[in-house]
Amino acid sequence: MKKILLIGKTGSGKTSLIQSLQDQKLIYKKTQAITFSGIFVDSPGEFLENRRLYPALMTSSVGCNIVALVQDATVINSVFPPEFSSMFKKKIIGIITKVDKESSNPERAEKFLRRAGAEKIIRTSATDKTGLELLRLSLT
Ligand SMILES: Nc1nc2c(ncn2[C@@H]2O[C@H](COP(=O)(O)OP(=O)(O)O)[C@@H](O)[C@H]2O)c(=O)[nH]1
Ligand SMILES: [Mg+2]
Repeated sequence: MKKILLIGKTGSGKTSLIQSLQDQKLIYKKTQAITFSGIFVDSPGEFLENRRLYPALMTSSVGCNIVALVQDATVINSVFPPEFSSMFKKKIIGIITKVDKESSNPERAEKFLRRAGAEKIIRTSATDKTGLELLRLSLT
């Protein structure tokens, strides 16, 4: 079975997305460490926000087939540097979260993800389940 590592800023919606994909109730809980949940590997935002912790992300990607870069559609900036994807020798997809929110701007989020090196990009909402079927298909 394919395994997927999710990487994104703290609060970008990684854990909620995993819960929604697994039809679990959305319960907020700060992710403090690498967490395994079915086919998903959830990572703390700090691993991305602090460049000195990039090696932890690379280690976490071992055994994963896909690395998903997660960008919140409501956030006006991005912590992904250009070509961030190149440190992984993996399939890289982009996931835009919170598209249900009025303040969301998926086009802006898509630009950040393309710049970071994501090829396929999917717009999602953990709240109303937008894009989750499409996302599941890209994980097979
Ligand atoms: N409106 C909306 N809020 C979301 C969505 N996904 C996550 N959130 C909220 O964003 C906050 C951070 O979510 P969380 O999944 O913990 O982010 P993580 O730090 O990346 O794991 C929580 O308050 C969630 O309820 C979404 O699709 N829509
Ligand atoms: Mg989390």
